[in-house]
Amino acid sequence: MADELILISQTDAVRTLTLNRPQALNAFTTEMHAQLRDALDAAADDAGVRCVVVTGAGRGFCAGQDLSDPAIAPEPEAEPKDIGSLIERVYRPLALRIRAMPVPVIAAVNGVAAGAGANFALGCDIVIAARSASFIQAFSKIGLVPDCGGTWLLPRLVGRARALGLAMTGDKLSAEEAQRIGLIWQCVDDAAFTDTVMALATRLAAMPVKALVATRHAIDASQDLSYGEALAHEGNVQSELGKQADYLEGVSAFQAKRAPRFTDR
Ligand code: T3D
Repeated sequence: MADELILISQTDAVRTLTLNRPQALNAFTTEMHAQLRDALDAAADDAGVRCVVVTGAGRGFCAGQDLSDPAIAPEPEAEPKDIGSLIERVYRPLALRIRAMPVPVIAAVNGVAAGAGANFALGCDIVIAARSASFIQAFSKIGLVPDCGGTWLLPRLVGRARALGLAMTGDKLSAEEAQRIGLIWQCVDDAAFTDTVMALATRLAAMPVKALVATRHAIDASQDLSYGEALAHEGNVQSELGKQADYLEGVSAFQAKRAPRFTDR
């Protein structure tokens, strides 16, 4: 049986996917990409999943591309390898897969997140990091630019000045500082990390997830729209959501002063 490079577990409606190459800080290999893609597809297709958590096994979250992979590692005397094709084959689809998930996705950053590992986390809907975790735009140190969405995400999350500072220096950013500058949602003490992640995931899973996902899409779409266009877009999305069972349930529950039970996905 192939190594389990992605561990999959489920608690109620929360599906947890754990990157599982702790000996290499969960750096991505081609096989790990394939297993992650299958696990994300399976979660997307399963009506019983209403929130996905991605995290890492061991002391790291993900150290980005596995630099010892013979498919991409440069060799002094050989023709340069086209690592752009690797980006096109695995990192772009991964980033787009996360953005297209039909449920909220939480990155639970348990340890260092470097290179594409950092940007994989930042592309998720909500990033929670343990206080001992850190974020490193490691690309500049090996002569590359931020990928896996980094060039798009960083300036939007923290502004051009900080994006360039982080990307050019490749300096390690603590989880605490990442929260302070708005790169991530929350930094929590290591002892409270797992419980905090599960509490949030459980809470999101009980919410109208169709509306949460529409919120992700509307906020992302607004980046390319004028204010007037964004207002119009909001109206169109509300039209759609207003026809869903969750809206009826939300308003009915409010009026009846009872807890709602959302079912759309
Ligand atoms: O082809 C392409 O590159 C295109 C794709 C680009 C996407 C990218 O992600 S580019 C960026 C790739 N990632 C990096 O450059 C990060 C490399 N890793 C590090 O800089 C450090 O490991 C960390 C700062 C993340 C953590 O440092 P530290 O001191 O806590 O741990 P360590 O001792 O460096 O690493 C522990 C082990 O993991 C070690 O193995 P060993 O010596 O115990 O057998 C180390 O080699 C291994 N490891 C860490 N990162 C990677 C890795 N092995 C392969 N690839 C890695 N990226």
